[in-house]
Amino acid sequence: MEWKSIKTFREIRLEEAEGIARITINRPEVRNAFTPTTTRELSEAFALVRELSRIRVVLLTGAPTPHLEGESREEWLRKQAFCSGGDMHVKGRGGYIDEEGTPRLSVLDVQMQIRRLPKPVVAMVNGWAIGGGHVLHVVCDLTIAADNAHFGQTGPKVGSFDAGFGSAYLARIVGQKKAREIWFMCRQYTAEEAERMGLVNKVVPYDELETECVAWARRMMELSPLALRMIKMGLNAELDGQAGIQQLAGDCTALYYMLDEAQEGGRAFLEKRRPNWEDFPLVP
Ligand code: S0N
Repeated sequence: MEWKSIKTFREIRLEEAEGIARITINRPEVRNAFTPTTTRELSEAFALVRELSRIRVVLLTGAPTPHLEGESREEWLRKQAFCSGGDMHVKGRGGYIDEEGTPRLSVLDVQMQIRRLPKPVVAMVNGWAIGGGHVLHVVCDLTIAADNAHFGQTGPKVGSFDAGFGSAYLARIVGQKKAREIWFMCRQYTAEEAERMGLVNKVVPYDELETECVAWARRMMELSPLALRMIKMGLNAELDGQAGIQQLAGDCTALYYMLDEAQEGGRAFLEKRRPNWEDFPLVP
C-alpha cells in the first residue's frame, strides 16, 4: 500500500490509500500511550475521515519502535505496542493534564466517535493493547492481531478504571465471568488466548498484519456501505439504549429523506397545499 498523509499531527499519523484510512498513534517511546494531545488529534482524525466520502474503512494502529543495534527480533517484537493506555507521566487529579493544565478524560470522546463512525473501524493490533489502549481495540468493530500482541487491563493496579465500554461492552464480547476476570486479576493474555475468548477476529504473523487488515478492508469495500452502516448502528443500538436508538433512528431518517415520499411532504408545505400520499403505498 502506498500510504499518503492526509494531515500532519504531532502525536498521531493520518494516512490514506485506496479508500482506506490508517490512523497511527505515534508515541512508540512510551508504548503508544495517549496524552490529551493524542486524544484531541485522534478526535480530529476520526472527524476528518467521517467527512471524507472516499474513505470506506479505517484502520487504527500503533507506531513501531525503531530497531536498536544488537536487538534480536524477539526483543524488538516484545516491545511493539498498539496502545498502552493513558500516559502516566501526565496523569493528575481529575484526569490527564493537558498543556494548559486542564485535567481531561477525552479518550471517552474518541471511543464514542469510533462507535458512531458510519464506517467500519478495524483495530490493527501490532503489540501491547493494555489499559485504555485495550478499551480502544474493544470499541473498534473488528480486531485483527499480530501473534506478538498481548491484551489486558491494568486499571486497578495503577489507580484507574473504565466501567463504561471498557467493562460493560467488554462483557458483551467475552461474557460476564471473563470480563470480571480481566479486570479483577489484571493479567495479560496472548493473542491466541484473546482469539479463543472472542476478543479478536483473527491472529496472524506480525509481518502479515497489515496485509491481512487491508484484505479485510477490501472485502468490506466490495459490500454495500449503507448496509454495513445500518448493521453497525443496529448492533450498537441494542447495547446503547436511547442514545443508540437515536443514532439508528437518525440513519433511518437520512434514508427516508432520500425517498420521494419525504420530498412530497416538504414540497406540499412550501406550495401551500395538502400533501398527496396516494403515490406512496405501504408495502405489506
Ligand atoms: C505496556 C507494557 C505492559 C509494556 O511493558 P514493557 O514492554 O516491559 O515496557 P516498559 O518498560 O514497561 O515501558 C517502556 C517505556 O514506555 C513507558 N510506558 C509504557 N506504558 C506507559 C504509559 N501508559 N504511560 C507512560 N509511559 C508508559 C515506560 O515508562 C517505559 O519508559 P522508560 O523506558 O522511559 O522507563 C507496560 O509498559 C505497561 O504495563 N504500561 C502501563 C500500562 C498502564 O497501566 N496504562 C494505564 C492504564 N490506565 C489507563 O489507560 C487509564 C484509562 C483511563 O484513565 C480512563 C478510564 C475511563 C475513562 C477515561 C479514561 C481516560 O484515560 O481518559
